[in-house]
Amino acid sequence: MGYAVLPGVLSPEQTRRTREVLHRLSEQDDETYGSEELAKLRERGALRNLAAADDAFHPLLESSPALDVVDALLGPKGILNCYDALTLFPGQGRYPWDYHTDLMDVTGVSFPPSRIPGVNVLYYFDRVREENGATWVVPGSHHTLADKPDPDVMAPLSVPLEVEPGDGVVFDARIWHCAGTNHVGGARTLIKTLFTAPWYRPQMDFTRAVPPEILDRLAPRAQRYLNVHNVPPTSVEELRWRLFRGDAVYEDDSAPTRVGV
Ligand SMILES: O=C(O)CCC(=O)C(=O)O
Repeated sequence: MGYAVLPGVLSPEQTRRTREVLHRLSEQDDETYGSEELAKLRERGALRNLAAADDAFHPLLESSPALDVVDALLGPKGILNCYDALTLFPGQGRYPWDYHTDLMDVTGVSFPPSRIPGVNVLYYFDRVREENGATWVVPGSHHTLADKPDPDVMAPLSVPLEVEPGDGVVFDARIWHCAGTNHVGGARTLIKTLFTAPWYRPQMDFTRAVPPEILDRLAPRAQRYLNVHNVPPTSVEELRWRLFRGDAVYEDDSAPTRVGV
């Protein structure tokens, strides 16, 4: 199948609070950048780098039960690729032209079954049905090596993920999927946390895109997802230390940091 629904992975209180913050930030984004300008860039309702945006988003990198699934699939060195919120406003949608995988750079590449390059976790804040823009997934398609499948072939093979507020969905990031179209009155918002193996380039350099005062107070697990152990060495001393110690940097906090070795 390549995907699973995680019912009630967020508590009702966490769902309510997170949704409130998302709506506030979305309004602020419209005010700051202008909703029409954002729409032109196809960025309206897309909030990026949520780890830096509000503390309400930290539990999804620190303690969400979905993280155990991520770590079980990716191992102890998985990193975050993106942490975004995506909204479909009424009348908006990408179905069926936008079938994609979340790892397009390795689409068509064969991996041994034991090596999963990425895992996506989506969190939903609305009751989602086909009519208001369910995410469509093609079960089993993470195994295909097709790199440009025809959306008209994908669409009839796919199923809509119908979920409740607070539910999550976890899927192999190679699965072909597509946002639906929102035909009803209210916006539909989800959070996307995409995790990958440490060799896949993240969407942003989180070690610089998240301010140090936030990075410092996050749990070690969140710091690891934000890539703090995975930045290439910036001095010969650090390189030598790492060559000598191998991956001990993951296990030993006394490792020299990127700056000021
Ligand atoms: O908005 C959706 O339903 C799907 C989101 C999506 O395409 C993605 O997470 O890559």
